[in-house]
Amino acid sequence: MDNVRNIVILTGAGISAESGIDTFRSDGGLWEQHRIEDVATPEGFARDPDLVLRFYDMRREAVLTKQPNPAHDALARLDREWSARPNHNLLIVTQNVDDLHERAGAAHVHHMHGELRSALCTACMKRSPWDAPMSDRPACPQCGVNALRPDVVWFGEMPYHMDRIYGFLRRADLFVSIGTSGAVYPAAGFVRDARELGAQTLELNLERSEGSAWFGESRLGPASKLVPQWVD
Ligand code: BJW
Repeated sequence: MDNVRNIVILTGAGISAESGIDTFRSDGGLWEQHRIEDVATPEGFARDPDLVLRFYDMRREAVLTKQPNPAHDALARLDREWSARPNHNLLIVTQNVDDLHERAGAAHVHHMHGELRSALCTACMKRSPWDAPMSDRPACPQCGVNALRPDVVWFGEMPYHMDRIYGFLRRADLFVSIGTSGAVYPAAGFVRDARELGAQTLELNLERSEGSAWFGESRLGPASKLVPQWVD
């Protein structure tokens, strides 16, 4: 990777698919089993919190039994090696709420859509690490009020720390997108931003994403093969 110092890598559900975690928009994916409006909007949560809490309890429980795959491992390797070089920076911006990047050993991970293993208290607005079910309405460990919600970003809510992401995108020499359909903004717009700012752009995905035409290069196939090939 000549002339590259700063890398931003965007990951989506496709990178965790081979670990056995459901994607959203594939055949049989989460959005075929559940209505987005019911489980992934603040309005859905206000209407039927039990349904939403059960949906996230189910996914949290499932993720705890899954392991990182060779794509997570390769990115963790790249993160360690790249970030150890002087004046070289790498940020993995993940839309995923699982923790497989961290469990593979990556240190520079930004969860723009939140994390399953975290609870957000709607009373005191503090976050707490969370591995237990939430559907039995436990108290917030910090303020004691029974007002926890999953610490995830639903439609209509602002993804986390966009200023940090755009700060990295502005300096990026290379933008790589892995395993995302490009259907959800603002993440879907990063390729266009990065490209207009002069970065090289590469897509690694099972099939062409919605924003595929914006990428300088697209490599199609499973992440567990493409990512180690690209990294090594
Ligand atoms: C493989 C593979 C393998 C499979 N190997 N690949 C009109 C225009 C623009 C924006 C909007 C608009 N109308 C509404 C909006 C805004 C809205 C939006 O984007 N809506 C769209 C539907 C149009 N966005 C929002 O509301 C966001 N907030 C926002 O915009 O705030 C305002 C703002 C303005 C300006 C700047 C900044 C902010 C919030 C979006 C929140 C999304 N939340 C979810 C749920 C999170 C919690 C949870 O996990 O439950 O996030 S929805 C869901 O989609 C989840 C994902 O992170 C996200 C993206 O999905 P992803 O990861 O791409 O998965 P899939 O399933 O779609 O794709 C998987 C891909 O992998 C596929 O391509 C497969 O082929 C591939 N694959 N196996 C490699 N083995």
